[in-house]
Amino acid sequence: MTAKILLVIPCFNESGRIAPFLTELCALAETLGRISILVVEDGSTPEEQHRLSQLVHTIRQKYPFVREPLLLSSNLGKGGAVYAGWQAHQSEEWLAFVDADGACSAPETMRLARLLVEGQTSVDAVFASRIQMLGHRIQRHLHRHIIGRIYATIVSILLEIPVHDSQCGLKFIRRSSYARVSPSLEVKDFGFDIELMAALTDSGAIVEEVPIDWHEVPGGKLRLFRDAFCMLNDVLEVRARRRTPAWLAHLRGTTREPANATT
Ligand SMILES: Nc1nc2c(ncn2[C@@H]2O[C@H](COP(=O)(O)OP(=O)(O)OP(=O)(O)O)[C@@H](O)[C@H]2O)c(=O)[nH]1
Ligand SMILES: [Mg+2]
Repeated sequence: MTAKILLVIPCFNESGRIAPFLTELCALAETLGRISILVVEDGSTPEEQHRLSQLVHTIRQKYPFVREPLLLSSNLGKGGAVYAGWQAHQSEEWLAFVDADGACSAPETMRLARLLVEGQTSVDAVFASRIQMLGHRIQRHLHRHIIGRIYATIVSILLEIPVHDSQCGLKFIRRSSYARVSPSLEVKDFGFDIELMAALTDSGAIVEEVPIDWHEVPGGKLRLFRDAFCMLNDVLEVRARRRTPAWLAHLRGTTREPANATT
């Protein structure tokens, strides 16, 4: 029995970047099978939503496993869009997202998807990771690489999770593992992956990082310094919530408490 994957592509003003990536992705996904693709667009201009919608409808005529796009009227942030997409359809055993820019290329996305579809892994989540190593090519501006490495180091120290790259835009999670943690998830912006990773780890889920090839694509929405600050704040909030003693969380009306927390 092979698994099915719901692959969400979060989009904010992406009608200009997504076309070549989505086209290549669909051609490969058709060969592999067992994948449905859902574009989630939240809160761009009506003209932009119309352009994206037209594009997806054209692609859907050839590739019916591309679902009707989910067009939301207000902006939820990247994480909010991914979660909305994952809630929108219930029939796949694996949930995934990939960035619209093609920085994680279509062949790399499908290489990881294949591991899951063919049941080659027993872990609960697979996170793509930009690891500079022999046999893999990471093409990234030096200053982004340095800031990325500093951020990843801060994340791994503050959250005490030995992650190399929490922010790569390609992740796969078993629906059952996601269902266990989703009520506790609060971060909806660019830092949502950190909270998701911490929640999965705390719930006992096994998360594996898999090295991929990656190349920077111009036109990203992430404002390096402003968003890095917000993301740092997300890390501190996630850390504080994980350390909240059970009695205090109960008083505050929250139920979050990691499995291995010390009070
Ligand atoms: N739906 C939705 N998607 C978003 C939002 N913010 C970012 N995204 C998507 O998240 C993905 C990653 O965004 P990018 O702007 O490429 O940012 P990044 O890859 O983290 O950073 P760069 O290195 O600048 O490319 C893209 O598919 C974006 O369209 C949002 O508010 N809503
Ligand atoms: Mg990008």
